[in-house]
Amino acid sequence: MQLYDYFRSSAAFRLRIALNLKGLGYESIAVNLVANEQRDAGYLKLNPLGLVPALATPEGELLTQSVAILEWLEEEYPEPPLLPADALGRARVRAMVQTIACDIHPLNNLRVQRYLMDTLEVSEEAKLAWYHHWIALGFAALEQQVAGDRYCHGDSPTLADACLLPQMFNARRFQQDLEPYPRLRAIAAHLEQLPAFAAASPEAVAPA
Ligand SMILES: N[C@@H](CCC(=O)N[C@@H](CS)C(=O)NCC(=O)O)C(=O)O
Repeated sequence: MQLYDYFRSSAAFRLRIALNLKGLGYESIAVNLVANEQRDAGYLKLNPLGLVPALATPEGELLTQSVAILEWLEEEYPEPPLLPADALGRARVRAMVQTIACDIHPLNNLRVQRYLMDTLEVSEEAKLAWYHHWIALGFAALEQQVAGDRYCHGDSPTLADACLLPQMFNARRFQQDLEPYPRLRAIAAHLEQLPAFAAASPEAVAPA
């Protein structure tokens, strides 16, 4: 498989975690977001969204949208399972995934930050306040949604954990106050120690 990837992309980080957890090898193809390579004509042909990640399957199909890809990986490569066996558990895990992937991340994406700064000409301070605001709202809900202090749900990693750690990375990168979220901090501290998560981190995959 080929992953169209950027080391600091938290949506790509989700996929790196899931691929590692499932023991699937992949080739990482860097799309430099700072250099705006996601808007290059060649990449737009592959992924008209102009966003990272995208995944080329072994059959050469091109998949987009990280959560759709997570679900595809789960269906195609069910071991180890990253969704609970019971329908209620799956609904809870998917709710946490969506809290992050729908209600936090898109509001703080690079293109949103660029629009705020370059088009609306808000100050760096106002942009940071915006960024923190949406994470704080989402994390306050997640702090209630998580069901443990090692994993978001149950006794093994799920898709929710694959989304939480990258979002924590973003929060830390932009100096978010994480004091109000002791359960999220405990889960993240545990996940960071797991080889599949550690090997997927931006620090581990950053270009030399
Ligand atoms: N809903 C998309 C979001 C992907 C996304 O926003 N990716 C970011 C990096 S984490 C990106 O490519 N940003 C480039 C930009 O905003 O121009 C997904 O989950 O795959």
